[in-house]
Amino acid sequence: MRGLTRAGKRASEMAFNAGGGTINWFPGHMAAASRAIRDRLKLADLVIEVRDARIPLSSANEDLQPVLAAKRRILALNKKDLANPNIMNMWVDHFQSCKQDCISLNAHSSNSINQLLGLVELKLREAILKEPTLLVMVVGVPNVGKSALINSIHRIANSRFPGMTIITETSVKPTLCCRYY
Ligand SMILES: Nc1nc2c(ncn2[C@@H]2O[C@H](COP(=O)(O)OP(=O)(O)OP(=O)(O)O)[C@@H](O)[C@H]2O)c(=O)[nH]1
Ligand SMILES: [Mg+2]
Repeated sequence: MRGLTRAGKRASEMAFNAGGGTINWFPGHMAAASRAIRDRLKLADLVIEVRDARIPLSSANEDLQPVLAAKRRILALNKKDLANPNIMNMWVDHFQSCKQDCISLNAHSSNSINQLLGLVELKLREAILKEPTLLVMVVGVPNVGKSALINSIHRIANSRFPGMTIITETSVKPTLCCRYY
């Protein structure tokens, strides 16, 4: 009976915490994915970090930022069609002023994907002279549009880079990897 009373007290403390307290919203599967991504990142030549153009700060995975910032990285602010263009352009300018390559895009638009691929080519121009096989990783928190982006890259890159083979891996959710041959 005393055990039940204690359990009831704990439940009521969880339901209502007048002092606020710390809410841990970071789910376990995201922590596990972060660890797996961290391992894979060591191999990546370039990272495309996808964020939501409407919430470019809160859609970042804070945990991975130190590792991502140390890589050759493109910030892709996706779902630009849903964002306020004035505010979004201010964010793009902000990131660029911090010497961070940043592009806003709509993952369903060929025009956007071509612009992104142009930037990818530019950033890998020197690396590709030394190493014909490069690994590009697309990372981002759930629902930012990674799969949509990868699918579009697949569709467009085949015509843009004839002779190149692009393999996408989906083994580390929510990360997808492209190998450029
Ligand atoms: N309007 C709009 N919708 C988009 C865009 N990119 C993706 N979406 C939509 O956003 C939703 C989530 O896209 P996904 O590609 O599944 O996102 P994800 O990051 O792969 O999600 P997880 O696999 O769950 O981590 C889908 O309904 C997409 O169609 C975009 O640029 N604009
Ligand atoms: Mg996905």
